[in-house]
Amino acid sequence: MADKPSFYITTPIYYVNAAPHLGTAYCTIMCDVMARYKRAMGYDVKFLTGLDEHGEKVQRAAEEHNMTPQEWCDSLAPAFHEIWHTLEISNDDFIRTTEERQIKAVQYLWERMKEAGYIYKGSYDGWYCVPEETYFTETQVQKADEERHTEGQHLCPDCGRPLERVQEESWFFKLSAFQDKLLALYAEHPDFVMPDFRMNEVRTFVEGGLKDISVSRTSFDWGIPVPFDDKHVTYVWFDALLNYATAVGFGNPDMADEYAFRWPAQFNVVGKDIIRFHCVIWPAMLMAIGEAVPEHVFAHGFLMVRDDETGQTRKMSKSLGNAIAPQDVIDLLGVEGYRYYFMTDCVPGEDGGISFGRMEQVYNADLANSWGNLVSRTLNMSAKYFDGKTPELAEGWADVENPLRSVAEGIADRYCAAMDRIAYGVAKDEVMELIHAANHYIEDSAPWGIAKDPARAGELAQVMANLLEAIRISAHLLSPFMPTTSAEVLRRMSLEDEADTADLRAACAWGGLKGGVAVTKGDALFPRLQPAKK
Ligand code: ME8
Repeated sequence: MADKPSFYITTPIYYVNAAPHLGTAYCTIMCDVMARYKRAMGYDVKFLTGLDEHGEKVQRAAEEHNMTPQEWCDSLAPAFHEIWHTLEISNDDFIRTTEERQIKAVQYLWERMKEAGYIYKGSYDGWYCVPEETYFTETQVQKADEERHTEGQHLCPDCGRPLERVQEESWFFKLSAFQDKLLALYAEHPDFVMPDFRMNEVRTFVEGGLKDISVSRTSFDWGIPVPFDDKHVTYVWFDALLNYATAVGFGNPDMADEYAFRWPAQFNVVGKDIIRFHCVIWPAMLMAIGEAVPEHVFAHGFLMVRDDETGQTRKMSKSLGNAIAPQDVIDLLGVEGYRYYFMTDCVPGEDGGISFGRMEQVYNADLANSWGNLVSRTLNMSAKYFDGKTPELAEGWADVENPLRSVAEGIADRYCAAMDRIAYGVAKDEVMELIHAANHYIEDSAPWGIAKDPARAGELAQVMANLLEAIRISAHLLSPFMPTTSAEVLRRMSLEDEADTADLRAACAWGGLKGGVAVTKGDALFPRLQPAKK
């Protein structure tokens, strides 16, 4: 273990009932941007993602496909690895809940829960939604039925699909014992749940009272056996939530040092649909066995499809015919454009209204016309006026006042303040301000005019150095969003050694440019899109 501080971030582990889609990719890219940013800030990062493979939903999906549940999971797992690879996801680990390490950790959890006295055997009689793998009380179901006028048919309060009656012997977790402890946690750590409006929702929910929850099932067997009661398998969420601790060595004596170093996680990033599991049940489970809770659970919003003509947004679904596959976006914007669009145009804590029209707009405005154009014009001029090189830098060049240096002053601080709270759009605005300033600076200083007068060679060198320096800093700051483009830009300026910096602030200090080194013009980074596809 290094002397760097640990930064541990996780995505939800996704169900293997379907192929990865835009929503799962959204959350995974969001974590990837944070992981890359923290690596650049000098942290020893662990970034975990994976698959949630147990439970009734997966068992049924497997049966429908005439496979065993394990065969079914094995057949779908590669699609996740592939899409994450394509989308440049830099996860350090990939956990599947059917792995031995998870089975051992969950069984250890059961033993610890038993010792701590927070589980007991009883019988469950109530409603269950298989697609959501969630229990609902009679009151919750009645309320939802009344609101929806379902006329006797009981539908899931969350997803609206038919509920099933479950009556079975079950082990229960004494969640009700944690109301005060959870409220104390929220009071002491108001940013345990982010953004803060989600914290308020969670607090209100817990203030309303907590009931014990059923955490084992007997009516099917696709789950981790309860170690001291082999008729029972672990309820899929009780199993799944633990994955975050398993991956860093919970319950594994061989990984005691790693567990001490990594736990608790800094961020569990999840969608708003699974907040209660992560902000109520998960911390209560950890408290029950005396383990620390994660520093933050960040709940992101859902992606909705926006109709550009009416401005209305709708849920994305196959039945509405508005589902967008990751590949459709990659085909349009390329991988880096894809990452940039979703991370900077959607506000992570809120629902995002996405459309192909908006994608084109953002891509053309920010990437083709601003960033790509700046790089191409500047590198071309530099190559042309300085014989394929960056200019030789005069002593003290970086101290010369100029509009770009002013914008870049303190940029890393402002950027980091936004990145740390996953306000990616705000962080991007900081960089775009520098990029816009640089494009204006080209117009205002008109290097092509200066170049005509040999007596102004020093001035030309200074102007080009300022522009190249603004590009160098922008490349660093955009790197978590578009790592390949940033590495390419730095390479074109013979700065490839800088690409994997572990000291972003130092890298962004004005004056890091190298003088008299080769400049490669290269192809357009972001060819302009013609507004055709709608
Ligand atoms: O809930 N917009 O897995 P899951 C944005 N296995 N994000 C979306 C989305 C959308 N339209 N649809 C899904 C599970 N997501 C459990 C998790 S964790 C211990 C267990 C994202 O495959 C979002 O992050 O249903 C959401 O929380 C997650 O996918 C749910 O994935």
